[in-house]
Amino acid sequence: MSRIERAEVFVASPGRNFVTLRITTSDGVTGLGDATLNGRELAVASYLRDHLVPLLIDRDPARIEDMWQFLYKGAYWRRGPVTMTAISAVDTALWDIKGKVAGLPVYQLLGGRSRHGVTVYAHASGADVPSLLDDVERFLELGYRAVRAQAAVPEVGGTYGVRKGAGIYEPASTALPDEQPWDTDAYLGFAPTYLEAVRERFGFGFHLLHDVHHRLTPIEAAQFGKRVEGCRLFWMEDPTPAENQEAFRLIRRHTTTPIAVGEVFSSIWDVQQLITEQLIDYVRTTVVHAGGITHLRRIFDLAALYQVRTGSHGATDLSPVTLAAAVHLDTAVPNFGIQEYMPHAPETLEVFRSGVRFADGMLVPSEEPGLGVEYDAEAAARFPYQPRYLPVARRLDGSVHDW
Ligand code: KDG
Ligand code: MG
Repeated sequence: MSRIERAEVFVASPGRNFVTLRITTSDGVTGLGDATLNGRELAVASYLRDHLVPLLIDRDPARIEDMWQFLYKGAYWRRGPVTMTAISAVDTALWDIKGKVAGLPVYQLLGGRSRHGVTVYAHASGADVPSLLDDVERFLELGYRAVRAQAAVPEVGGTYGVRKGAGIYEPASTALPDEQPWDTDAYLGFAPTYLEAVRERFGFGFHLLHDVHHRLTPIEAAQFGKRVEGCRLFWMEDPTPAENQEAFRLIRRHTTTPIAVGEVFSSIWDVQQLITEQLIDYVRTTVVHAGGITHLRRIFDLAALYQVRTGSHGATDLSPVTLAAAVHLDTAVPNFGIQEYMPHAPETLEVFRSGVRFADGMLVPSEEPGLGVEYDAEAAARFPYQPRYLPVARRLDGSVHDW
């Protein structure tokens, strides 16, 4: 029997911080898992190194489901992003190994192809409306069929999702949290006008998305959704902080704008009510934060029963290992909706060599056995970890708001 011989945890910052698990079997087969939890990276690295790696050694890498149950139930403490991100990394690495042993890409192990490509959405943003419109145009010219639009709110000089300059949007860019101003009234007055400007200029021949990023109360979210109905958004994302799941009933009562929620959640139990009560249209849980391929498949299957479709989180703080795993899963599941896609920085792609390819607004998985991603640990060593925090939002009176 093959057994797990080694499990290494790498923390490196090629472009941004990533935590990566590499498992090696007694037959010399390796598997990769992403364990990156933005702004709290070292907690997951320690969870893996200090608590999970000793449990992996000498176990059978083929028993993926059993390993999931062993690590989840064995912790006793339920859910939580740190535990679930660590379990995700082990689970994803074992799927990678199973694919390599079988000589099959992971999507084949998941039941094979349901579609020839995975439609993705790009992130357009602007410091003002003209530059947002230019950015939307750029993505449409690159062949994207779906674009998310975010513009800086003039009264506060910014907001979530707006790139500075031409580079990649990276909110965790400071050694201590950047405290940013927020004004809900200004946002509610402004955001609908630029979404309308996008539709006026480019029409309805592509999907338009918007991320509210947890900033509204339920009734504000209802007003917003109702106001933008004419824009026919593909979704409004995270309109309210979703710990309060009842809130979505109120939002639903007032608007038909579709709702996407789930990027901050880490288990099926966190999205159970949202799905079974049909309070959302898209579930945004991901491979890296929601228990790996095994558990995310379980969430997606529950969602399918309620015609809730998938829309996995895919910002750049999710490593190319997560992106590859997501594209395999998206390729296989019947209720795929859309995949978020922000191309990684060149330094990231120097360390993670991935076979995922973009063409015609879609991603396609690698045909290599496993996930189709290689990790260059020597290259990674050139990019040491850098302490980085996500920003914090403060209202104009100085009190803390949801970022
Ligand atoms: O680490 C946090 C980011 O991944 C998150 O803010 C990005 O909301 C996000 C999105 O929709 O990509
Ligand atoms: Mg989001």
